[in-house]
Amino acid sequence: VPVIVPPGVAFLNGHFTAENIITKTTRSGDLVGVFQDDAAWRALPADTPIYQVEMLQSPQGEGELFVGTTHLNPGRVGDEFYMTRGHFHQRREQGEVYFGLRGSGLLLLQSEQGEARLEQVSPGSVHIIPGNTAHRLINTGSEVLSALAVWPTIAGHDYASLAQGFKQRVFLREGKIQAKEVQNG
Ligand code: PAN
Ligand code: ZN
Repeated sequence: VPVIVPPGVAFLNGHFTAENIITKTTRSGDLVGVFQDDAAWRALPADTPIYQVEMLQSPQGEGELFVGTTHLNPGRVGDEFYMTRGHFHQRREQGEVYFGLRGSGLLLLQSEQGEARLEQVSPGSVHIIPGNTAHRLINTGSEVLSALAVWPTIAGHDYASLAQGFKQRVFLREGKIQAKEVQNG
């Protein structure tokens, strides 16, 4: 049988070595209502890139998996670290695995009941996101945070259920990384 050379992921920068990569950039202007400091968010040019997701092409359907890497830039809106929008899966019971590749940050996880927890993301960290759990990456470092993700193609994304925001926000205050519980977003 022929031996196939599969796509690779470069451990140094998290980029895929494959053809037909699909990439999507999320810019500041796309993240309406995501950051706490609205004035600071408005002051940022709307085309400021915040994160980029690159995805391998894979078959889709029941039982199939997407593979994608998120590259989250370092930075802050006011004193709040850059983060992804975050979501539940539309198919709530579907889980996901994140794998840290470069940089340092946090994975914010939150149950349907609003219980939040944070996991440290670093090169080589493995994160099992169970079903029924919303998830968001936060870059608390000074370099790009890259994490590879694998999730069922049937999972889908539900952003609307988190319109009120997550229960935790992460800030740089007095030179320290501080997670704070928040009431409403
Ligand atoms: C990831 C996320 C990616 C971007 O691939 O989609 O990090 O975050 P948002 O989708 O919240 O903007 C994933 O969790 N897929 O299911
Ligand atoms: Zn997901």
